[in-house]
Amino acid sequence: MENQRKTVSYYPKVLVSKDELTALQTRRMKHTLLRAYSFVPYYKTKWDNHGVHPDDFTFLEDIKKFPFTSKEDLRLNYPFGMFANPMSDIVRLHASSGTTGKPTVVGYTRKDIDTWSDLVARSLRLGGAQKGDIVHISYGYGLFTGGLGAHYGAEKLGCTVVPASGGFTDKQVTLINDFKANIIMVTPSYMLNIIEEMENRGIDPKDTALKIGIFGAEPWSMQMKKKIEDKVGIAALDIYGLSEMMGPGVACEVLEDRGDLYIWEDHFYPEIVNKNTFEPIDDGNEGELILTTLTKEALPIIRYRTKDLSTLYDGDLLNMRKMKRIKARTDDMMIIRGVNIFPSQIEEILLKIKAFSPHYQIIISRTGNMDDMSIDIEAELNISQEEINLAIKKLIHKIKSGIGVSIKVNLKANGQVPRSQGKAQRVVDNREI
Ligand code: DLL
Repeated sequence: MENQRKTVSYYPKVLVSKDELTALQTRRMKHTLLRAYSFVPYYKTKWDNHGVHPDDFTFLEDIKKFPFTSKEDLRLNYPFGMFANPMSDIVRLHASSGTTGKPTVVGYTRKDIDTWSDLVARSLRLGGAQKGDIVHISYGYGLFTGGLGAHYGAEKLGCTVVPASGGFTDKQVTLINDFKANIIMVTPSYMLNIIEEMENRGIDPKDTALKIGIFGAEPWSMQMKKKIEDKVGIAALDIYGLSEMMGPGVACEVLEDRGDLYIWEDHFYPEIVNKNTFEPIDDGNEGELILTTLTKEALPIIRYRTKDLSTLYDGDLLNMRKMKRIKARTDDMMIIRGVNIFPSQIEEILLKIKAFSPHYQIIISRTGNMDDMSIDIEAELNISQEEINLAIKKLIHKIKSGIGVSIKVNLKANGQVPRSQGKAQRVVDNREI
């Protein structure tokens, strides 16, 4: 415990007592509600119609009186309608394209960028990085928040940043090797690509200088984490965030207290609600994560429905709460012949079988009235045909007995399953709508 305290003392702000934290959150929440009501017409109209006012907020529980905000609200107010500052105060815009409709646009004041950088620096420091480390960033730069968010945080910590962005995997490998980066920040699925490129070039990833990877932006199973750790010989830590709140750095896995992520509760207030009824759920139970910004200037967001499934609970190291690794997004759920399935459940089973490579894709199709699921997979190198046949049988059996659905397995030649360039597309749905 003494040791752990030594590490977090680099960030005294995370060592606040529970009472101090509650007082800080209450003060910040009140301020955020007042600003949203005064400067964002959308909130004023919505809350007036709902019969609530910032004056109705005294204690943190009072936040439950306020209605939720969703991605749709941001889209309806496209592009800048939800900003609480005049455009002359906005120094940065990011946007996420999503799969349908208009992109959601987010804006930052100078102070917002500073807060964001601080929180990514905090996430990195508590993840084991420090001044002097060389941080290779393969999150995409551009409208996506991953690249620039990670970049500003790593610089703030005093690290040497390699702004590689996504793509050009062969060049990435050369840079990681030659510059001797010891930290990498990238989506887990693109990390698999980098590992594969190293292996193809006869470089053992374990021989690089990498010691820590800070992975996020998409769900990844514990088996994927283990696979990356085993192949590269690093600590693979989880970082969570979303553009509507800020970007990466809303929550992060801490090296001294591995497993799950601490939420930076001094800047974001988390709640969990039932994913169907939206009723609040007590800590310790799974549901949809709801977040409220406590310090954002340009884009205060009240009770945002993240659609991410998680559970909140008290951690051992800090007084801020932990959230379980995101299991899935609520809208990622597939219903196949009446069985509810999340892609992460398939990944967990698939990657436990050593014969398979971690590159896979789930294909959903419809024959008549029946939905079918198949999985495109590749074998690891140097696996005999006999072992592969056994592994396929095992996979079909484990998914049938564990999840309750029959699947087909398509064994693809090496390199045939599409590789991720950022966030992986794990499911291809070929059903007609
Ligand atoms: O993905 C921000 C980010 C960049 C986080 C780099 C971490 C690292 P968006 O593009 O707005 O922002 O997507 C946000 O991605 O609601 C989750 O569904 C998913 N997501 C983000 N981090 C994780 C994670 C960035 N660690 C959406 N585990 C979120 C699982 C994650 N899902």
